[in-house]
Amino acid sequence: MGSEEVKLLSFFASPFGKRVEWALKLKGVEYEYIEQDIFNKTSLLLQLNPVHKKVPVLVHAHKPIAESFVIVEYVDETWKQYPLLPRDPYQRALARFWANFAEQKLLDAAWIGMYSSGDEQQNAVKVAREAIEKIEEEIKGKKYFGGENIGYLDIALGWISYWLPIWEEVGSIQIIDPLKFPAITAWITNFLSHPVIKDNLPPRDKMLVYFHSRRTALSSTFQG
Ligand SMILES: N[C@@H](CCC(=O)N[C@@H](CS)C(=O)NCC(=O)O)C(=O)O
Repeated sequence: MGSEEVKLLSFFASPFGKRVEWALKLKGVEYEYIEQDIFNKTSLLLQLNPVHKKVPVLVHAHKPIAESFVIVEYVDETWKQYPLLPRDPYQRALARFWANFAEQKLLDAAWIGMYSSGDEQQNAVKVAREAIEKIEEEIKGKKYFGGENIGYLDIALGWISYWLPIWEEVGSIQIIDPLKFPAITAWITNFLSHPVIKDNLPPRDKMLVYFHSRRTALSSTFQG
């Protein structure tokens, strides 16, 4: 079994790292978790992810793989139990499309909303709400994006359920109004109630302290 070992380098507050953990847990794959300090990178991380120098990195049978979407797809192709991507090629394409859409249009805007202020913050919140509006249409009438079970897109968007409310609190902003976005609000409840998800979330109080410190650091950097 030694050569088939699975290791995950991640950071407790990383929404990207959690995607990989959720995928491995849903599939029941055993792995060794190696916490990383992203502000003081280890030679191990630099050696395993020399291109981006970021977490998460999955190491399977001594082979490193970086970038959370790439890793989740690798996990799905390697361990066949509990399939994450839909079987149908068109549905697979749609899942990837929405995962990328949320990454490009919502994640960046929500992050900027968390640490900025004034016009910059207002613009970011507007962009984020426009993106949520589109995602709301996608989840209407479904328990999960994956249907009856958590799938690839649920994992890709999972940060919306837990990180986004924390970022809203830290930035004193509102992106998801439950009255305007009832379907995504219901999905958040479903997603967070799933045993694999609810047992694999970082402590909220620790997250709040961490993201408050990021807001302080980033807002002073960007004010020049
Ligand atoms: N696109 C990457 C993003 C990974 C990422 O940004 N990781 C952060 C932690 S949340 C990191 O390692 N940051 C260190 C740095 O930017 O130098 C993914 O999906 O895996």
